[in-house]
Amino acid sequence: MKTIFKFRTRLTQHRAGIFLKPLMLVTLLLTSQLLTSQVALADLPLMFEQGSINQPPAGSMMAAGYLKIKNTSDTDLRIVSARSDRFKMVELHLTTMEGDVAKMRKQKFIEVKAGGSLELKHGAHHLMLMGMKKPLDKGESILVTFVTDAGDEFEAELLVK
Ligand SMILES: [Cu+2]
Repeated sequence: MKTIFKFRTRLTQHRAGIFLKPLMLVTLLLTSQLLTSQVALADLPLMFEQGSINQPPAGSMMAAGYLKIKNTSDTDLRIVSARSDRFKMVELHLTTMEGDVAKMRKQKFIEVKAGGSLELKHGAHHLMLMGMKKPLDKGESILVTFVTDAGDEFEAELLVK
């Protein structure tokens, strides 16, 4: 069976001095096993799928990151920041059209509605990864940590394309 894509989600919680760091490794297959994986992950409020980064052209230190974020909880969740060891800075951006001109702006947060999903994609919300510390290789996975307004952290894996 061919693996189409992989992702890893990590939830870090700080609760009353207890430091929990459960790590879940999930391989999604483009088959009926998809359903099984989702059931297994039902406890995690945020799930990530199809994470990707376009390899920046030579000389560029900046890249856009895309992925689908699912909120399986019954409350709206806000992601207020993101970071990656491979970049000096990661910003949450939104591209909008102003007349014929596409403009992107830094967002203070991105919200994923309870039970809903948000797709970060070209021409919409996306991650702006800036200050690349070393070149990205095609096929390499880059870890990005998302932080919610509650201070919870989630790790997503973005594949370099
Ligand atoms: Cu941008």
